[in-house]
Amino acid sequence: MTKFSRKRLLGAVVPLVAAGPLARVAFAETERSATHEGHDQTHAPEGHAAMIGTEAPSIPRSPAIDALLTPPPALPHQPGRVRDYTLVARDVEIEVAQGIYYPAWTYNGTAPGPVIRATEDDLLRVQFRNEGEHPHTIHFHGIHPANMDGVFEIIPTGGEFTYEFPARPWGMHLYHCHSTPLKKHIHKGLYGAFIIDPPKPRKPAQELVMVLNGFDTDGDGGNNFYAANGPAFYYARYPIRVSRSQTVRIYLANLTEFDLINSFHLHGDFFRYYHTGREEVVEYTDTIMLCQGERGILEIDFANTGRYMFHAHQSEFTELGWMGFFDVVE
Ligand SMILES: [Cu+2]
Repeated sequence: MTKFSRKRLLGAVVPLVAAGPLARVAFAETERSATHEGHDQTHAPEGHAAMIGTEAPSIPRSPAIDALLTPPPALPHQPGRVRDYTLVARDVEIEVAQGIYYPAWTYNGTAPGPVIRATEDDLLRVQFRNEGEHPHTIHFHGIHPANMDGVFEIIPTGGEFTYEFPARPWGMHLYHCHSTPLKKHIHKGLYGAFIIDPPKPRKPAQELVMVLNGFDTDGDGGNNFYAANGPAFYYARYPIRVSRSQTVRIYLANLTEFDLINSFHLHGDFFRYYHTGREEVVEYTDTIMLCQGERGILEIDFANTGRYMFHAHQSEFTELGWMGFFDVVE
């Protein structure tokens, strides 16, 4: 593909997007705002209106993507219990926005990979098999022996390795490949959320996972699309239904490459933000920012029902796919 800047690419993809006219409007709107060719106040709200539900230029509903939103359930504290996971590195072409395909390197076929969850003091056992064409590893954040760190034991194509260590400390973490060049192995799609539950269970909540990511579809070292959990605009096309009467808990991690900072902004309400999923630093706000590898837990008690947007407060990321909606019901 010809090398485009990310702004140019948006113009280029419009004819390629196998989408309805409103989706094309959405992409065209993005390009116009990105080029600063005047700000049409009267047109902007229509642009947003076109980004909800079936009009949002996302991919067809995907059970594999839907599964990433809901973590496995937390289990009670039971030191020594074994938690088994299998991760297989595979090279897969994935649809990252409507009609836009990306040659990803994945764990288990999606970027991000599956949510790994354990309770503190579980024995985490992750069997890794590399069916991709490049050497990979899994590097977990947390406390573990040096030989389980996923840096020195590089697993070649066809190779296998079992990572095994006690899960600690409790909090919100992440995992990713640590082969070199590191930036490439991460931005190609080898990353995911890693939750360690505290010995004393968290309060009941509707639990969600969001891994923030981006895709450099033209290979110029900048992201062309941004998202939570993979496809651009997915939660704009398929809003997330939550209950006003129950706390919504979001396990959030930033795995975006190239851009140093990403963020999460909620409309219409505030949330408690627990840095790294711990309790030492807690904020009450509607916007938090995350450096690469930064993560935390949000708890929202919606005061009202209705449709509320969430998105990066970097407007460009929003317009390139990192946006969605909560439908808050009684
Ligand atoms: Cu890798």
